Amino acid sequence: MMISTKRHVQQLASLFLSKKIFDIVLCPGSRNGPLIHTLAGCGQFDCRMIVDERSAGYFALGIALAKKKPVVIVCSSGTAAVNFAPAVAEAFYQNIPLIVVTADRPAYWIDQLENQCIQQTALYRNFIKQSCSLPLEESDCRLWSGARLINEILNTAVSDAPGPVHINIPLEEPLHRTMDAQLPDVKVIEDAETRIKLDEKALAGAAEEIGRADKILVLAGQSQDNAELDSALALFVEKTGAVVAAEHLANFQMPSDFCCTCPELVLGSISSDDAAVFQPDLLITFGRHFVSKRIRQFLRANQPHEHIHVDAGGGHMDTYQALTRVCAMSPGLFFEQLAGMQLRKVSGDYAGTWKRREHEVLQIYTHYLGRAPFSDFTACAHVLKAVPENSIIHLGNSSTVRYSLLNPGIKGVTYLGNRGTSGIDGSVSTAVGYASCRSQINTLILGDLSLFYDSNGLWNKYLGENLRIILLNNGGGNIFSFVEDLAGRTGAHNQAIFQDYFFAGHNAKVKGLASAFGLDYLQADSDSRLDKALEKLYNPDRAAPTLLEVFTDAQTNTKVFKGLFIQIKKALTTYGE
Ligand SMILES: Cc1ncc(C[n+]2csc(CCOP(=O)(O)OP(=O)(O)O)c2C)c(N)n1
Repeated sequence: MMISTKRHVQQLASLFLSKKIFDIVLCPGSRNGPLIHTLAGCGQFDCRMIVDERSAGYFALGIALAKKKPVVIVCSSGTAAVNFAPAVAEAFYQNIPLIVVTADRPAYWIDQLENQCIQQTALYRNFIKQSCSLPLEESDCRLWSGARLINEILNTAVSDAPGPVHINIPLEEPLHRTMDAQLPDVKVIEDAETRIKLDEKALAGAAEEIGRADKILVLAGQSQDNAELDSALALFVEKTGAVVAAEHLANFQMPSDFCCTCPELVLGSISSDDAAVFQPDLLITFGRHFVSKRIRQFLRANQPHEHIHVDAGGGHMDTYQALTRVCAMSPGLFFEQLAGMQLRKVSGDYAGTWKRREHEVLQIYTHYLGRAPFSDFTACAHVLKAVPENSIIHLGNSSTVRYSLLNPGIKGVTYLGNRGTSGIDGSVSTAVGYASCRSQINTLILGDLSLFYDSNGLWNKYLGENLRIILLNNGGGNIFSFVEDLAGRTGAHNQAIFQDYFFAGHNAKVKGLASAFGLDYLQADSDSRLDKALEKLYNPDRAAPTLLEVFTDAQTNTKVFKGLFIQIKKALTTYGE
């Protein structure tokens, strides 16, 4: 096989193989030539090629999510490396092991008016688990040192809370010299797996804390599906009488008797009169971000006495300003250990309070939905009714994710979204990368600005027949009209500023995008036409990536969205009278 003559690069490839890292996304360039020659040339990796580095980073993130494995991204020097930054940040805040490999010039040429170079070391310093620069020289000592650095950094990417790591590789010319050789044998340093548990004292302490509480709320933040965690938590909940609030992005499958899956609706119904009834004594949290702003506002205003956060990385996440204990371990093991203890069951019916309220608000929601005019709100509900069971849903940021989480979860569906940093710049690429590794139908639902922003996510060879994109086109960034103190302002000046600089209205044509990138195109502008389009979209005979554009009116959308929560409050006040 033909590989580059560069020995640090050969070592890197060899260690990838030893550590069973096979998925690579290569971005074209010359400085990274030795990496491309070796990784593609050795024939032992699954290499993809994507030109736009920002898109490539997110695409790799999608693969890492789908395969639950580290994925390598490789680019040239200069702004190519900077363009990986958004995906690196997202990976950092979602605990995804991206292995970022950037080619560089030798240190002595940096900032010396050489082409395409910038200071690349520590480029991602605020959102990377670890980074290193490999040595340039190829003496035995430097090769040993390089291999040690690579071993350490690859181990770090997957240890504790996983996350992105950065390997910067200075390379001298000639860059394209290859040789017919095998990859070298490189010493592998194993990172022994550990399972951190609570010691007896800590376990007894936690059990005691749980025993003191009568209102236990478990908040499950964004997570990947995890059957062990689900069953351990179900057992814990059964023993203690706790209630779990989980958005669909927690990918949590457990009996609905214990679990409140539409927390945003419940929170939207709580008034100052009944806040105390919902205020927990003990809050236990795990997972990453929660979308619902209402939950943060509620728990900051109605703090629990104790808050335990469980996080393998030991993060001190004091989201509700009430944190009292951190457990640096896997949440599955935490609940398994506790469920194995004698635990006191709460007195009172805190879980029932949540469940009854959820039932009530879901009734109001359904009633409201049935009467609401065609809008993003109704369109989202129709779409989610049509999405096949056991498929994958990717939620764009902005209002789409918020509408979607108001709908009941769909059986066996995995929910994903770039909620680590909530950027609108990589939703398409992430979904396309994920879908390229799965056979099920993958549905991406997103807004028009998000689609145009990341339209290069469609500029690759990996769009599969299983890809369905549903675009809610309201002509701009509709979410900004939900912001009370922004859209609520009156006067011509404010309206003009709003339209031009927040809403960012446009006339760009999506149909052209679909044809440019080879997607089938469907459209709809009413509930009934949408239902018909959805039938076509999910017809089992459809064998092409397809984009369905749904046209809605921004002002109607705003009215309908705001009206829902007004209606919930009104209906519950009337019940109570
Ligand atoms: C990279 C990035 N830039 C800017 C933002 C701020 N932002 C949040 S939502 C949004 C508008 C999104 O509009 P669209 O995708 O059309 O969805 P809609 O609001 O209509 O639901 C913007 C610009 C962001 N989240 N990420």
